[in-house]
Amino acid sequence: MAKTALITGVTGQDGAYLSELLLSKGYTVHGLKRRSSLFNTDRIDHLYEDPHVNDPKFILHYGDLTDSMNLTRIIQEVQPDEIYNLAAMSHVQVSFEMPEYTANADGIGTLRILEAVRLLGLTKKTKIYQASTSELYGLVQQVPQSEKTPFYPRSPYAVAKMYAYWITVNYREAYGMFASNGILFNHESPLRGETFVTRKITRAAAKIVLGLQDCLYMGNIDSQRDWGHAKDYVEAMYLILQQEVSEDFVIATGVTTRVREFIRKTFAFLGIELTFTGVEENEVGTISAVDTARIAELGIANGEHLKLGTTVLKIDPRYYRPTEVDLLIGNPGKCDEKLGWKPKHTLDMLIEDMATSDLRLFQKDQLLLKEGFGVLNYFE
Ligand code: NAP
Ligand code: F7E
Repeated sequence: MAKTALITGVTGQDGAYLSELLLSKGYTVHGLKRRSSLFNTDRIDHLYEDPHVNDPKFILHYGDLTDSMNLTRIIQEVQPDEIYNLAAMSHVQVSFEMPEYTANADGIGTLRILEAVRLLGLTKKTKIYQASTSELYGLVQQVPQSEKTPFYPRSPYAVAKMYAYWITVNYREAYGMFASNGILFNHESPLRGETFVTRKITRAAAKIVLGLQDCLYMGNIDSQRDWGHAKDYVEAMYLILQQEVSEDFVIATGVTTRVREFIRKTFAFLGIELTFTGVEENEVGTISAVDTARIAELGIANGEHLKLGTTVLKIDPRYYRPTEVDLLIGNPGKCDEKLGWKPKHTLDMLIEDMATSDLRLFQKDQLLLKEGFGVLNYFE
């Protein structure tokens, strides 16, 4: 029997990759999408099906995690075998500016879904995946972090997700529901939101190499993250819900890298060697070598603006966070042993995928410029 899944946050990075994965496995996929004044479905437009066709496999519903009646009605209509609760205000720095909304959507939103499933009498039918996060470890109490490491959240986002984590565990224990947390470490892709650090770097590096931007302004480039590819991570989400027993899993690569190193590798992939000098707010990154053969190989016609000694990276303390998470590195022992899950992408493969995609994106802008059209404004 083909299964039915409901994905909240279907328009996000993970929602798009997970929809593709489940559709490829024969699922009917229902997605919860927020109403917005502009189209916000870019990441899933290729999956769109005209609702007038017979037996559509990909169906969108307007909804919001802050509206329990809406969530209950949709869950009643869809009668899902699996719910993947991916919707969230997911930006850590923004959560300091919107703490109450973040608590409502990311914390209480999870309760609304669990309670809807319970009240609708679906506790034996519907399995629930909760998008938990390595941000729960915050000021880390153990290195590397595993399912047994105590939490110490460091942002309104992480505190809201901590409520969501424990309410998921509580509903599992209290009502015998299949409700599991995937504690996912950072995962990225060409579909990553533009203001998360990896995408900000790959976009800026591509624009700098193409001569469309002069300088990249960063916050704390000393922090360390365990970065994987979102395509691999949605497979782990699926596997978590295919288990006999509901339990929580860390999903990570087990490798950690500083933000500075991610920057260096991205520019190197594009043929630019960066040298970092100075400390804290005064640190800068300057061009110390240019690989002209590489630049040509990437189809970059004119690299003359890439002069040795040019500063292309500066620190802007505006991007510092009130409380930082300095070091994340996950222990993937349990997901390897019980799910048989291992990442297929290395960090270098991730950077190649993201930087190539952004280079192609902005090469289109360069063509427009040449033809006399203004370059679109991209809001960072
Ligand atoms: P994302 O790209 O920011 O996507 C978030 C999704 O949630 C978007 O579809 C967004 O809709 C939707 N959303 C936000 N607020 C909502 C609300 N009030 N009601 C309904 N939908 C709402 O995030 P992601 O990277 O795909 O991450 C997916 C989930 O995993 C999130 O819960 C995130 O916190 C968690 N997580 C992510 C990572 C990571 O490294 N990516 C790691 C651990 C956990 P719009 O498109 O309309 O904005
Ligand atoms: O920051 C530092 C920043 O915003 C990573 C979310 O998906 O993963 C994500 O949260 C690091 C931090 O991700 C800039 O201070 C420096 O130390 O890409 P990020 P995050 O905060 O780790 C977790 C697992 C989630 O669950 C979240 O939903 O990079 N950093 N300079 C910067 N970060 C940003 N965004 N912008 C900068 O200019």
